[in-house]
Amino acid sequence: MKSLGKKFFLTTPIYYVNDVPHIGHAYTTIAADVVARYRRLEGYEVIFLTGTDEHGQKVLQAARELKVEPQEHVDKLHQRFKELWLRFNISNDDFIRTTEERHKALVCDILQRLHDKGEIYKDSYEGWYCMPCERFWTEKDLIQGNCPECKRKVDKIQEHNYFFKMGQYQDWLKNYIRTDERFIQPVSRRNEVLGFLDKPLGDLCISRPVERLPWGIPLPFDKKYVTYVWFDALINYISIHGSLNEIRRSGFWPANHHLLGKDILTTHAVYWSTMLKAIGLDPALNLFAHGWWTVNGQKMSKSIGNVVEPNRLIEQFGVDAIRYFLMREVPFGMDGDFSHKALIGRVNSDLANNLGNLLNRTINMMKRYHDCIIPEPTEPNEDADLKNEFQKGIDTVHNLYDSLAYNKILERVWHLIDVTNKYIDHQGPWTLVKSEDGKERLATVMYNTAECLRIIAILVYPFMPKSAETMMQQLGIEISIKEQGLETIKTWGGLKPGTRVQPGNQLFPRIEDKEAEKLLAAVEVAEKLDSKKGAEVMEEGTSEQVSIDEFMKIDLRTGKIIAAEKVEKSKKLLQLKVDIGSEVRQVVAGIAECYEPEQLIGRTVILAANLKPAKLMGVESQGMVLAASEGGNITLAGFDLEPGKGIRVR
Ligand code: ME8
Repeated sequence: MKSLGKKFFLTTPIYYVNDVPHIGHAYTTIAADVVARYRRLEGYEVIFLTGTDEHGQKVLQAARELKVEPQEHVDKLHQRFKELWLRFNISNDDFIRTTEERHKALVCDILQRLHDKGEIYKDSYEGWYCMPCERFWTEKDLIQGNCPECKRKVDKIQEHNYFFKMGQYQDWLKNYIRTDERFIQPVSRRNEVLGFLDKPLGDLCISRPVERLPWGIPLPFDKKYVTYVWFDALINYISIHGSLNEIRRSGFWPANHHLLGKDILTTHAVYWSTMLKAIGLDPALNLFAHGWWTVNGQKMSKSIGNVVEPNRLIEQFGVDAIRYFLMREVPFGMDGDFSHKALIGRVNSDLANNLGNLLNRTINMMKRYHDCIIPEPTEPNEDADLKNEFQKGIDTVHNLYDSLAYNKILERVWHLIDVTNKYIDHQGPWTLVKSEDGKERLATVMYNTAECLRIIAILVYPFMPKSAETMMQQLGIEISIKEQGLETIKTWGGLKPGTRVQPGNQLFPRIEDKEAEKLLAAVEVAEKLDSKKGAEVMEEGTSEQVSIDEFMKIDLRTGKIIAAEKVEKSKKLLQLKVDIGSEVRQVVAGIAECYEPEQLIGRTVILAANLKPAKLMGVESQGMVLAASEGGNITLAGFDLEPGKGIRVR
């Protein structure tokens, strides 16, 4: 594909390196990948940037707990994101880490310039500091004395710090948000930021004393301080270019889109735009804040144990099905709820029944009626309706890319799939083949059908690159989609007659009911085990605090195991009978890899007795036994002295 000399720059947030990458991170990154791929097909020179945010208190704390240097820690952790993006077929052109020299150098350069210009000053500061969020709050921000964001305890801190004169840009910013439609998208989110700006905008504290936080970029003009993690992180969007002059020269600024979740819209709209204004770089941003994914109606959280782990999902459903589902299920900008059932539904209806079936029947008919060779159309000027429908579709899709309306783009492409399926049904190749006149017509119908598929493959490619290439291979087209580009679908007839189709496997096999049941049961087990891991996370102190009343709601009781056996077809699960005095409970526990059933008989355990019953691999579990798990070793919780049965544990 020849570059048109046009440049396109788009970014994702740089993710906190400490987080385990989950479906939420994948969502933003896949969304960016779709646009990057489409714009490249259009002939743009694209820079698609993602990366990791590696400084700050949480990273330091985690490294200390592991007794390793923070740099060593982040060198290891950032790989999880890189590896996942490889698996998801993400075509990022660069990956920025905030601990890289190229990044640190630009952060220092900007800090020094702003300091020299008088945009940064030192002052004493007293405020309420939330350690996990690494943020200061004023008294009136607090909710019942706690952090308004994470609801945890805050500490009163007084110290000298450096401040960026952000407040002076308040009026400019408000005006800018109101007048530039592209600045904050979707437009409905503008009011959130304007609401934030109704209160006086203070200056931004951009330093942390080294004695409190030694893990960060030292201020170039005062080494007793490091840079506040957000001031550092936002500069990632330009640090790949090395210097401010280079950014101006590159033609890649301002970015065409900064994609992000709605959680960090305000930091971008307020901090980043005012920082750019102060630096003297064009602040014409295009921030697209997408919505939030929950799982079965709940917030994704390590302590609940419902984080949708993308690697596991890829093994179950394949990369392209997930990419498609995330982009199709929810309008970009709205919140969405993830469920495996909905994913299976989409695989079966949209991918297997519609797209997969169209490819399959076309290739089969080509084999049956034309010996696998795509025929020359005998009536190249016929079927104007079909061709117009495709032309309209291609134009609409193109326009929808500007507003990142992914779900509408896919709806439109699936409309074209529908149109092609109907064209085949209406023309009836199976009837045409029976007469000599019909055979004449058949060549045109089969050529057109294959050309429809070629166009569909190109339109599908940004969303499902692998599947689209498979479609091309089955159509016998050896030129990659990247090389074909969008130019080749602007006029009808890009497909070469005489090409030999290559019948292959089904593109998306249906997930039959039995298999779906098995998949859903496996998901349930995994979630159950994850929620146990969540309990471990709590011990690490990363979960929310609960009051004593909330804790007392959990009915923990002693119980004696009176029977134990393996759960059929499961490596991890044991089915136990636990006598808690008043009754005998059936409990399924994920301990089979560490305990033989026989060794458990007669053992006293602690049972969470008022958990909602749940089914694991088809077996009902009426409670949960407590255990500690570390690196795959599981030890049941027990007692020094043997208590009776059914005793409350507190
Ligand atoms: O905020 N639904 O990093 P982060 C949808 N390092 N998107 C989600 C999501 C969910 N449930 N969970 C996460 C940071 N995301 C900073 C950013 S940028 C200069 C610094 C996605 O690891 C979404 O894009 O917490 C969100 O904005 C981002 O991950 C937050 O990633």
